[in-house]
Amino acid sequence: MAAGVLTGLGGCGTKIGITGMAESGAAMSAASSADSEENTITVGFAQVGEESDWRRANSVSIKETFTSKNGCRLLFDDAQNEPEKQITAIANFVQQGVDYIVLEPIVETGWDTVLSDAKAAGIPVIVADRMIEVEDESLYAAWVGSDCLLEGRKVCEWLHSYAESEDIDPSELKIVNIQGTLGSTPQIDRDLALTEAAEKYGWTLLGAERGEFTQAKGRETMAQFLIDFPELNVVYCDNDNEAYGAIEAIEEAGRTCGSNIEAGEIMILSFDATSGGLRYVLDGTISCDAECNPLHGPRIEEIIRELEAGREPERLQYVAEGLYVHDDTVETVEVDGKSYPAHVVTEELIGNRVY
Ligand code: GZL
Repeated sequence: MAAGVLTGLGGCGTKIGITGMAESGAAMSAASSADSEENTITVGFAQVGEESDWRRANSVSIKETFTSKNGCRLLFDDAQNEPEKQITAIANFVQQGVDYIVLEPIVETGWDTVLSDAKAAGIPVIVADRMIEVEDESLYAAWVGSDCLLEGRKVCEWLHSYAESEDIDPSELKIVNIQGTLGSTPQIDRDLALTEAAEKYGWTLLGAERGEFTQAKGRETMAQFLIDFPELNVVYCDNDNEAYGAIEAIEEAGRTCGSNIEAGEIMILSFDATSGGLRYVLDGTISCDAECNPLHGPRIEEIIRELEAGREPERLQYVAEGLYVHDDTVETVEVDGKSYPAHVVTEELIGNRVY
């Protein structure tokens, strides 16, 4: 068999040209133009929407990976944060007979029927970013994404250590939670970390309300929290865009964001560590930001490469991520016996970020 030319899986019988080069994001090189159509792999990608900076960076990664130059035809569907639209998108991909379906699910449930149709059509499904709950685990070949529970535990351990260092009694921490899309893996897992830690350390959880991972909803929810709970002093935002909205609302109310709770500042904790979020960490507006890496394009391509080669990809592939902080009060956090560094944000660090 010519090096790198493999017969596609999934009953489509499509040959694709894979260079076999190992670098991530490596080209699925198109064969000569004469047979490029034959050597093209069609990927149906069901995206969540455009709710956040993270999502936009994630979509760029996908579109930069699955290009015609790389021997790929990408059918990209944006469900605008509506699960029903994602289900319809997948049903359409099945009807079109794509070679692979990649799903970044808005919420964890509701996928059994449509993914069973994909299985019956012999189309492999790859899940990325968030997780799905299905009866039949064979409905997807592999999953790649973040450990959002670990992300949450890192942030909560940082808060616990910070409070200890500053002699802040745990009962003085009055926390509100601006939640991401309800029923999504990051909302479920990041918020589980918070409720676990609050229970363990004796923090006061004043309330949890939707922020939908957007700046607008984050701002609206924060404004209401400030009315309902004037005593609040910590805001746990499920992503950076919610944090941007919360910061706006806090400053509009004449309050100040920062780590100095004792002086009446309101501490902001966040997730994603986008360059925008890290800029707020640099100036101390956000105290701690856990990275959630969106650059899944090359990772998904690698899974397809494995499947095309007839190999079984690792089923659950977690992405390594960092923790970013404004100052070095807390240098490391420990979760489940493992130690993670807290990186103090600098201009240079931000300059080296890809998203
Ligand atoms: C997390 C991802 C979340 C991000 C948000 O894996 O699904 O969705 O944290 C995004 O910014 O909207």
